[in-house]
Amino acid sequence: MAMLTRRTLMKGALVAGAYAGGIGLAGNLGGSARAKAATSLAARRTEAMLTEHGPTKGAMTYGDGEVPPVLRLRRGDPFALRLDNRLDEPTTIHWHGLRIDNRMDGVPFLTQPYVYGGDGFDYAFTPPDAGTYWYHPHCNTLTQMGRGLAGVLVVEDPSDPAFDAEIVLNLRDWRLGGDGQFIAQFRPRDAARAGTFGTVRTANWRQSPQYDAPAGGLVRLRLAATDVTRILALSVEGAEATVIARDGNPARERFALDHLMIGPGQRLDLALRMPDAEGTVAVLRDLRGTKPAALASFRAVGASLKRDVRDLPALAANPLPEPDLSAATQIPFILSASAEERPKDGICGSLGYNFWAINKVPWADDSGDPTAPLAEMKAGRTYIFNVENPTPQLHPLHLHGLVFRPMNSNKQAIRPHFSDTYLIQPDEKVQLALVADNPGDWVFHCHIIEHQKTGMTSYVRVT
Ligand SMILES: [Cu+2]
Repeated sequence: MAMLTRRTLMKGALVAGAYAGGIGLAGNLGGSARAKAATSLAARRTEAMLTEHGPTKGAMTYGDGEVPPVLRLRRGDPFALRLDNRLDEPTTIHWHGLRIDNRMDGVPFLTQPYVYGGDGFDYAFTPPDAGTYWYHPHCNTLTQMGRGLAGVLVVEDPSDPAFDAEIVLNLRDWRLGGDGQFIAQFRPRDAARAGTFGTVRTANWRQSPQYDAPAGGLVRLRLAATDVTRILALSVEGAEATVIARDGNPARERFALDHLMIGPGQRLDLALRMPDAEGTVAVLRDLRGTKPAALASFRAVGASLKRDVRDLPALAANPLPEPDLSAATQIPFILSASAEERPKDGICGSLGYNFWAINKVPWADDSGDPTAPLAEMKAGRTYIFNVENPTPQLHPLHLHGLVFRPMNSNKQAIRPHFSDTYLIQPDEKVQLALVADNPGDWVFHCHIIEHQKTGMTSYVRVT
């Protein structure tokens, strides 16, 4: 079990290029990630130190380091970055959760041509919202994400409250055999069920890493669930953990973390109040399934700062459009299994099966002739997605380019918040209310990548 100690961010040290929990930013993007001139970010093959068996060959990463860098942007500041594709296959970057121009959304065929090996693509946008987001490919996604291409993106707001430390955790699994090398990324019978699970679990590409943080201090813990399959039920043992933001956006009412489920694509910002006694360790655990896992731990160092989470000011609100429920148009989205014949091979990573569909239409977003949009919406108007999940699986449904407010579920109490990804349970019916304020073709898909790539993908059009 790898034990790491990373430099943590001390109060007031939230400056360009400074971060905790990521590796590599300083090398190629440190301090310049916010610069207006385009920096470049390579997508490339690498070897990864994931197990005690030595390097895992055939991994993929972004940037010059081992782990994809934590990109730090600032709300309202223009950001530009050139994707430099050094893979031997096409790729793109999707900026998960960011409400940006459709041409920057990174979906091949729909929003941009794909970027062949040896080519590049210039992404440029101004993030309108602060919070915790992430970036990943939307091409051959199961392989490319499964092998490492997923990084955390933080949009800072100058008025964010100061914490005593900040730790970013990129939570994901790997499909490795006993020798620490990649095995088949999926099994078809699992793709038709909950998805094929990884065998090695990591935070920032390390098994159960440990971080130091000031005793009695308040730590901003930014979690991103970047795995292709696994749904987590999170708790912290040994410290008080308060949910302050979900999927990038501040929680309207803070609450204690207790078995909170998040699916692939979702993020969670926690205020972690470290134990007072030096040397005491708090543990972030996933309690889902038969084998609870310690994802990461946090060791108190120094004399207690004696902070109180109740003194923590609120996060600045993002400028999100409030749905006008009195004038909303309702749109049904019904998830289902599909028995349609196998899809045409796409060059963006077809898995060769149709197992899933939305409104009975299976689409894998990897062929050059997309289906028609499942809904057309008028810019500025409010819509309610009436989503039904009669399947026996959970599905983290992600909508690109827009945010919605979940409400009126028949299965779970919903705390008011805005989100881009909703984890729908079996037999759940939920309403997702949104203002269609961003023109373009926006993909709406399950973020269990095997479900996405075997049909549970669609898109909506805003004009
Ligand atoms: Cu799914």
